[in-house]
Amino acid sequence: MEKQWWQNRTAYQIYPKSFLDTNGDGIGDIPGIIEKLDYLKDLGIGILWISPVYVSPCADQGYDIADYYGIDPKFGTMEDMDRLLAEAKKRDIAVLMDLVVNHTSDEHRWFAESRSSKDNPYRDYYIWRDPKDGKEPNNWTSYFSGPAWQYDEKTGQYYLHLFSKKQPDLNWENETVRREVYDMMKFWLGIGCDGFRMDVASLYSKTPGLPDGKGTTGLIGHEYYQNGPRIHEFLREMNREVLSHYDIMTVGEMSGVTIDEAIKYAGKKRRELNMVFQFDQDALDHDPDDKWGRRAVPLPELKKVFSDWQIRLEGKAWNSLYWTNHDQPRTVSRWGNDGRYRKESQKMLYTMLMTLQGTPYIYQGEEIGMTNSVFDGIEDFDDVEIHNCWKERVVEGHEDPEALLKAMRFRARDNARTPMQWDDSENAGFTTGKPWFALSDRYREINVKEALADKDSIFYYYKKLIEMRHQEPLLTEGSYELILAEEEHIFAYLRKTADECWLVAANLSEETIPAEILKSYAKGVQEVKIANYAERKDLTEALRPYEAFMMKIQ
Ligand code: TEU
Ligand code: CA
Repeated sequence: MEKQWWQNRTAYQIYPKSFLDTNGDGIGDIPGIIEKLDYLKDLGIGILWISPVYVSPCADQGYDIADYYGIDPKFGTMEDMDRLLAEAKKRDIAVLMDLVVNHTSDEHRWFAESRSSKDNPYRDYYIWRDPKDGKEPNNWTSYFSGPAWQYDEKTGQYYLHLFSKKQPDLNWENETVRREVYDMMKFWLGIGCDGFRMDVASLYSKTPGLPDGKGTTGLIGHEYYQNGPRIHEFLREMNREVLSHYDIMTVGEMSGVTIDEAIKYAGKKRRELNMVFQFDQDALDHDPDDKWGRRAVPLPELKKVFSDWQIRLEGKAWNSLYWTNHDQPRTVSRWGNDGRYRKESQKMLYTMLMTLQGTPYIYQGEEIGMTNSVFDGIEDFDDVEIHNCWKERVVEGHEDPEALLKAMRFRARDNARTPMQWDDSENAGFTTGKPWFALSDRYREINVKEALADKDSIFYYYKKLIEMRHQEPLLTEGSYELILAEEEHIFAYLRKTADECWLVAANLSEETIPAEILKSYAKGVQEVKIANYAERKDLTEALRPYEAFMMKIQ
């Protein structure tokens, strides 16, 4: 595969509202991002993905856009955006905008027109249907609880919303809508952005006729819009009309994507997107019958997911690698140990992630090992997903509130959305005002200032991993081979080129595991490339709790 500029870079996701506030209104802003570009450059970041900063009522934190061409005043101005793009360019950092075009806000001008009358020219920009037997047109449910349909008095029809009722779905069958989207993309590329992270890009195409979904619980109807009938046609059209004319990158967030589908979306010769975000590893710790429920994950299952994606995309498409984002709990609280072994396990998890083939994405705060937060009662959460579900299951459904709260505390997207912890001063240096959302009470212990002052910090460890990805072609090009597939504590694999072989081993447990099990794969150890315990020199000593290392072997 011809080398692409985005293959050995490391990406960093910024959730602007919680990154850094520079004007004391308690809300992170674009000038705050500019202020920290040197910090990100120092870490080695080559790509920034900025979660939405467009004009938005923020019913779903900016993923409900009311004007694609404007910056919301709470985040700054278009001049700030221009300055961000220019300053990032100076530092050779590419900037990806978040492209949210499965739906708009209900406060978008198009929707105001659309709902105003049945014969308005914008009517067909959205998906309107007559009631069926006085009820919703079909049985589809929303990602955020309840029916995926909202009745609109004015014209006596329902509109489709796969997310909140303030996020009506655009009608991608309508060519004019697609044209509007492509024009808007050209605008952003024209002012210098380097690509897009595409929100729920697998959901644009709905099966005509919108048939009733098969299930009776959970997300009903998804088989009729995840990877829908015209999705590849739409993405190829987008590529032909827009993407192919620029040297940019795209990563599609693909709810419900399989490996086979990913090879279509991101296949080398397919002319669609460059890579996708898949959800297989996230799905593992979910209780299959309850999206909030948690199940313990046997390590062989996790290894299989990563390995299948590594092996099956090899030579065909490119992986994106991530542990978390603004929709997931914090990595160390979920897959590691956020108490006694916080630093060790955070380093271990990223040793593993960043030595796989693909482009790694670090979510803000992961480089200092931020943890899940404490949410006592329902009122401490912000997320529309939480509050809708609470209303449905506790207020109306009379479910046990304590049980649901317990599950939500772990799983809530809000865990990732607490303000960034810069130092140990009041509000962690995030704002001089009143923060829009409560900070984690651990910020005096876990913050950037502390990390920069400690040469053994997670920050410097990541910096080294990122540097290695720049210097060692083996990490981007080498093949991948899983070893010890059934072992229950250690995730180990080989990365190989024609003349070198490297061994990566990560202990995902608190147990001490004899290194003997690795010895048959290595005649000798030539060089330890990186290790989260300084003592590691060869394969003699047992693997300590959450130990990870990468070594060149014979
Ligand atoms: O997420 C879509 C998505 O499929 C999920 O990660 C979703 O948030 C999760 O299943 C809910 O439990 C994207 C954005 O990343 C998310 O923040 C938005 O809320 C959503 O689309 C709608 O735009
Ligand atoms: Ca601000």
